Amino acid sequence: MPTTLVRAACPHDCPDTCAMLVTVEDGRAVKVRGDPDHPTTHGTLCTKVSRYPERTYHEGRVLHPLRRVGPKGSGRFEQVGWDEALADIAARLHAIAGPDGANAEAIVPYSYAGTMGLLQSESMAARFFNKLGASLLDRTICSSAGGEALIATYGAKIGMHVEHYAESKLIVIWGSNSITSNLHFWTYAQQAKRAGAKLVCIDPRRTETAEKCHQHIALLPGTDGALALGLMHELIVNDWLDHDYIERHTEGWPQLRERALAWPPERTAAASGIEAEVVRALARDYGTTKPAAIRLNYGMQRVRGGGSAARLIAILPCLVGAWRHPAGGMLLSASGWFRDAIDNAALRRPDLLGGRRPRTINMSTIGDDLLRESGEALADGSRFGPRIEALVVYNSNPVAVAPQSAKVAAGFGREDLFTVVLEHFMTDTADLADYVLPATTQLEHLDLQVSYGHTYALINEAAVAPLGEAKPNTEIFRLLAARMGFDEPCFAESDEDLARIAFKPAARGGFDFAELRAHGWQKLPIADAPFAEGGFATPNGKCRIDAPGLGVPDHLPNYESAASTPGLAARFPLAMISPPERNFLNSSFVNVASLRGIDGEPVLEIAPGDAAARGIASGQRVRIFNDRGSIQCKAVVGPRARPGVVNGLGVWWKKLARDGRNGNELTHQRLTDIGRAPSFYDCLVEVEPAALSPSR
Ligand SMILES: Nc1nc2c(c(=O)[nH]1)N[C@H]1C(S)=C(S)[C@@H](COP(=O)(O)OP(=O)(O)OC[C@H]3O[C@@H](n4cnc5c(=O)[nH]c(N)nc54)[C@H](O)[C@@H]3O)O[C@H]1N2
Ligand SMILES: Nc1nc2c(c(=O)[nH]1)N[C@H]1C(S)=C(S)[C@@H](COP(=O)(O)OP(=O)(O)OC[C@H]3O[C@@H](n4cnc5c(=O)[nH]c(N)nc54)[C@H](O)[C@@H]3O)O[C@H]1N2
Ligand SMILES: [Mo]
Repeated sequence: MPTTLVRAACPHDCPDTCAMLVTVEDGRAVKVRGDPDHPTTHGTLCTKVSRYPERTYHEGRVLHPLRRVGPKGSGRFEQVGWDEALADIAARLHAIAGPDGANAEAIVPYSYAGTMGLLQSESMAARFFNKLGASLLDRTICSSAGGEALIATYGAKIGMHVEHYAESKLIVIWGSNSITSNLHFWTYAQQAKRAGAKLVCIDPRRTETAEKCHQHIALLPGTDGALALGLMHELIVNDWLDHDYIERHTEGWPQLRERALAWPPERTAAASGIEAEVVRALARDYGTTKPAAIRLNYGMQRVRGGGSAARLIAILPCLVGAWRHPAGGMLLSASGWFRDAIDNAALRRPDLLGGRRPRTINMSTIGDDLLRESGEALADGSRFGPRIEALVVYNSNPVAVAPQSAKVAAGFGREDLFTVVLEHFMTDTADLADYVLPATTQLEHLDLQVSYGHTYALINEAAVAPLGEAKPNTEIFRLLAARMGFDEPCFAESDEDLARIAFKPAARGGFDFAELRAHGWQKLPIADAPFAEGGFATPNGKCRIDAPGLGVPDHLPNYESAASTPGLAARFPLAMISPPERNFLNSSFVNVASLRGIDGEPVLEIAPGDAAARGIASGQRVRIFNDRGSIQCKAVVGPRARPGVVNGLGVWWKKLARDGRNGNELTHQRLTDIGRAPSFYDCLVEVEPAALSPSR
């Protein structure tokens, strides 16, 4: 039996972007494992991705084009041939766009990071929508508040090398459940811990990670900005500042210094629901331990003031001069290090717009936008443009992941909406499609990956032939372009062609494709301590405390909290967060039975006091509700939830939950202060014992 080992890379939306080795026997992938030679993967994969063959060969895979036959949402589809599907889809899109394409904005692409591969995300797809003149999509659903905060502060999404955390003496893990979402960073944190470093975790939830740190600071959701200001207060009054670094490498400190002096630890304590002494002690640790490193993650920016809080935290390493050391500083995202390496203009061809400037739809308000009429007046005084008549969804499951799900589902349920979904599985979104087109998984296509948690580019070779009639996203858009009559030569480029142009040449900051293919990965040449002497990506190289157009950052209380909306909090006194579940990747893998756990159903963690006050016992079914909706879950009473906060874990497939709903039934569509992102963790609810659970 011929056995081969193929070099691959994990495509998922996770900072770790692991190098994988796929064992292929007789044309079938039988095993994936972490590449022992890749420095940050060091031979380990997470539980879910080590089950990737199980996902690829899953009995639920969509392997043929499907066309809806029943009413929307009835789940009735018939198998059709590719030719018929493509011809019909092209005809429908043509009809909606109109003879001269004047109404093309009524067509909206909807995609996110089901795969982060450069080819299978936005290459041929972007070309297709640019040529069509479709609406643009603002891809804000995850990281844009923190991302734009980094750009405002450092000039780009850049930070420490993950490897150097092994030498840090203090690691502050802030809004990150590393063991769940950033496992390979945790390996370095453990090395540091064994070498004597102190680990502090700042998270409302007592996570697996928080448990293993020396200290856990369980603040209220959305109060990180208040904590950062309180820390600054202490750094100032105890003079733990690096005046030389501040003087030479930052701008705007005097204004922020004034603001921070109004935040004595007692004020932070009151805002954040923690002890003043905790603020003082953390400031002492941070101000006096060198090198000190912060691992920030996106969990803390899914609230109204998430962008401002990320700015405040990103300023801290400048105040104490932590950047002077390779093992000091901060990492939220490393993706900006690749900004000069990737040739997005070649991949996505914005020139195909030919001077047209289509409107932009924010993916985070798709619920509202699908329900809008043509020309509807918007809150900012502008008008909506044409009603959305067609959606083409790929690499995303919006009916499960987008906020205020009842509206999203109502929008997708519109009988007059023409929806095409490229998918591996019949997700909650695919269920509401007119056409479902079978897409290949990472084992079946070529791709290139970069990372937002390390600085290696990786290649993913196709390990096996596509299953059934599945095709790569690139190929689906290539074929659709041909049907639409798009005859530019770029629509004929193969995946191999795309892979060769995706990176600029090594001499211009990119990678040599032949080298990448030969070695499997290539590292960007970045200094060990990249900002030891300033040199941020801002025009003058300084860290911008006072950022153009934004001013100096401040703490912004949540949209919904006891402090900002006492009336609402009287009716819905508990803050709900819905962070990632360890065995899922957003809504991916929820359908892999072995990863759904023993209970196989969504849980809500609630603190003992909050549970007792409501007559709730562990294991009991509860109803969680607010004015937007309600869901049922199994209660888990215990120390993972802090008083006043409940944790609903993971983004479940709605149809796999007993009541056919998930936590996004409760979230709202209000956007963050910067970055136009959703505020998923800024959400008040009440919980009560459920009446007899309606099983479906
Ligand atoms: N296993 C697994 N891994 C994942 C994902 C997954 O779903 N499952 N998701 C991936 C994705 S899409 C992303 S964007 C990344 C990063 O995604 P992140 O959302 O950063 O993921 P985590 O680090 O798991 O969780 C963040 C932590 O922030 C905490 N938190 C919530 N609100 C606040 C707050 O207001 N302040 C503070 N300080 N903490 C808060 C939560 O309790 C949680 O423990 O992870 C990726 N990795
Ligand atoms: N309440 C709440 N909601 C959240 C979050 C939260 O913490 N709480 N997290 C938010 C975050 S951080 C994010 S990033 C978003 C994630 O939202 P999404 O990016 O929509 O992520 P997934 O739910 O993983 O869905 C990705 C889909 O892409 C499909 N896919 C994977 N690879 C391919 C491919 O090669 N081709 C095609 N055609 N399809 C493919 C998968 O099968 C899967 O169904 O969710 C957000 N929603
Ligand atoms: Mo995300």
